[in-house]
Amino acid sequence: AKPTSAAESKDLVETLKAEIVRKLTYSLGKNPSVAQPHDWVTAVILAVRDHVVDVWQRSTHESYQTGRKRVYYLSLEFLIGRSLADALNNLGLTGPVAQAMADLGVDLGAIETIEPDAALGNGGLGRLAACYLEAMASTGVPALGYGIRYDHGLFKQVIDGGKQVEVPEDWLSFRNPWEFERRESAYQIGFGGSVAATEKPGEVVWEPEETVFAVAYDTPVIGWRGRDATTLRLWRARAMHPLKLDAFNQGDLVGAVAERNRAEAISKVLYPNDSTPVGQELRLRQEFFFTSASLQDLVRRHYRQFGRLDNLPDKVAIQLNDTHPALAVAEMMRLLVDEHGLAWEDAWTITNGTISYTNHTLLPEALETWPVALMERLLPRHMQIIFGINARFLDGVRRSAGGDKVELSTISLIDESHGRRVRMAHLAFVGSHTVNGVSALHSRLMQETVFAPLHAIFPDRITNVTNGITPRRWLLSANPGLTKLLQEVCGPGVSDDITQIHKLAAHSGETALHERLVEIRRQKKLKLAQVIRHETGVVVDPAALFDVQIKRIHEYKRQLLNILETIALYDAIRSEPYRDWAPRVKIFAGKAASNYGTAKAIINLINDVANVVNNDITTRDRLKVVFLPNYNVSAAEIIIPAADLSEQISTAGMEASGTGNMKFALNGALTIGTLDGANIEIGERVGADNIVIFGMTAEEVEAAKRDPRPTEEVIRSAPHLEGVLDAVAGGAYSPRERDRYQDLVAGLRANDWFMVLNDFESYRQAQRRVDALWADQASWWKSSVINTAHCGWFSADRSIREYAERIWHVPARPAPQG
Ligand code: DL6
Repeated sequence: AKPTSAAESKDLVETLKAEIVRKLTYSLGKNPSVAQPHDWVTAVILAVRDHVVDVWQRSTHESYQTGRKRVYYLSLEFLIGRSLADALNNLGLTGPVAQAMADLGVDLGAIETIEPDAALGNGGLGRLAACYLEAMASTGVPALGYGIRYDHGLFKQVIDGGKQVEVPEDWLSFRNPWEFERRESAYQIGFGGSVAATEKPGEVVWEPEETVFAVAYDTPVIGWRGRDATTLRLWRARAMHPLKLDAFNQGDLVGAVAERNRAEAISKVLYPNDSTPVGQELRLRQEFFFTSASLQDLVRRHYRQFGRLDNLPDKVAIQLNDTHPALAVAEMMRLLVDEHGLAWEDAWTITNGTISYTNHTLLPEALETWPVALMERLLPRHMQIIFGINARFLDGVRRSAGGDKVELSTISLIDESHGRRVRMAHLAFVGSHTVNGVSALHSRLMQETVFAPLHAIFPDRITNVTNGITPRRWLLSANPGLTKLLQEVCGPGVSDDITQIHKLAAHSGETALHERLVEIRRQKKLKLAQVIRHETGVVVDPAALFDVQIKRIHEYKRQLLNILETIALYDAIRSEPYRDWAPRVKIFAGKAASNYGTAKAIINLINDVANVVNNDITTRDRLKVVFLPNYNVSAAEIIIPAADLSEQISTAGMEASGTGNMKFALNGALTIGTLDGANIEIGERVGADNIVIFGMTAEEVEAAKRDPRPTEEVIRSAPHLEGVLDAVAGGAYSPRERDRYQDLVAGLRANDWFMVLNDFESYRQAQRRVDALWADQASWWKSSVINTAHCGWFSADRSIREYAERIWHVPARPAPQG
């Protein structure tokens, strides 16, 4: 309970001190006088974890007792970041623990950064899963997130000579104090082998050639005000026979542990790839491994509790986070038909009534397909089941009214046109009762493009749930200064119900409010400036406009457009050095998939441009370019509250939603962006005067792809572009290797698939509108206030309430009040 008097607060601090010292002494075996910073942080985590566990056990017990429906969120990625500050914030213990540590002579702020940044994900999709698990805890939705406990999360990025170098990430090297190993929750996961008919007609048995164990590790996720908690259950792969003693004794040291290595490889590393399926068996093994373990686990839990399976859809909602767990459709059928002896039709009703699927991309290269031959070899029973689902599905369509007019090849789960491949999005779609996109535009495009043929057959299946972010981490915890101000202006209830933030809008024109906001931002910019200096050596002026693009490096996200426009700005400043240019710091951060050459070339170019610009005395006070290495969740928490301008400049129609855009706007940055993903919904809320929109619409992009304008004509219509392209291609930014960017520029000229050239002039002009707005600081801050005031809607709590009501059919609780 929250302390209500000074005496109670003092008692709480004393209790916390005792708890932390106890952990240090008895769990870590350290005396406070010799404890190192890493000992202290572990002791604090263990002490705080006890508080979390109290809530967690009560929450879990209560949902078990009441037989409430549970949500199972299957995701190959959970981009968690650090957990301590978040847990303290949600428990209301930030101040008391900081005080307890101070009394013990330790600065909590200084040691918090020792906690590893858990990066079990690549980007938006993984961070969304982490936000949703916290939001489910905060809205009282009983839930388990299922994923893989990768030994190595997303690689660490080092910039060496301007180039990205990938270094293995090692978050588990000193163990993970948040988790609990669950030896009793271990499941056998089969691969390969054969399927044989039994004597019973229609019955088959799958005899896998290889079996590995999936062992559960649980981490509690505490919700707002410590009222409820959810569980993150991650699976670790273990060998059935970790050591072949015979082989070892005969001197075959490698062979003795071969099975172990092969099994453990499954949970060894996160695939550093968010756009193209890695055509490797290991990836498919990972997908099946965690899907099967999760389904076995939830079916067992349900059966134990209710003793029957026909009511599974009433008690269980399984959400597939993209297609990575799409095998759940086939695995659920296998469990129900082969293991529990249900008839196919009954099993199908249960499967379809239980599963729903979120699509996160329509990029053709990112839509997962797997070769039938590989599936047949690795998962022979599942391949049979998929064929069975497909045959029944196609047959049903063929026999339905108008079925003779349906082009069956477009809806088939098997794509016959590129070798034979299983379309995982089709499998997920057909196996789910509801399919959702993640922004209004994206959901509409799902209906009109990739899923149009399936949408025609199931017109009610696709719905939209626009993404959301947890305001606890991304506002309350990341920006306490702004939070304090919001509590003063909008009332203390704003922390419980972020939509109360709209009250700020009434004050958008007040100078006194602007002054306070300027100071809050300045403090955040000072902190970021320190980080920039520490990481890159570049000195930046906090008074300049901080213009930020942080996200995965990808051609469709168009960091290239940003850096080309930066070069145009650099040229413009140099040719008119005495003009009153608005000082800018261009800040980039993000990782490129290790095998994505073009994205890596873009990182190299940004660093090369930074090198030239930052060393030019003509532009020194007006323009700086920074590439911050090793972007991760913790870096985002520092960068976002310090941003003035948020770059959301993807090619229209290609960014499913974006969630960074929401974090920036909530913290008061203005967006420069295209009419893409959730930018559109941000624009609708903040109004056209408070967002800077440019570029082609999704429809125009499609039309331009079908009927491209000649490149030379496009370049001619953008007065500054030719010079910029020639400079880059000619080596002006890479004097020691003049042809370094020849291919990059030639690629753009040959095929402007991502509309970088097409949108260049519109973007450049939009940036000049930004300059004009920045020059009028009163207007700027008014817009900033309006952005914050109208972005409460992008709370993950709102998204979760929508999922709960419209898709999962589970009740959510009203927000806990302080
Ligand atoms: O829905 C979360 C996030 C969106 O905000 C991004 O717009 C979208 O690109 C991302 N999608 C993926 C899927 N990629 N693959 N495969 O990461 O999802």
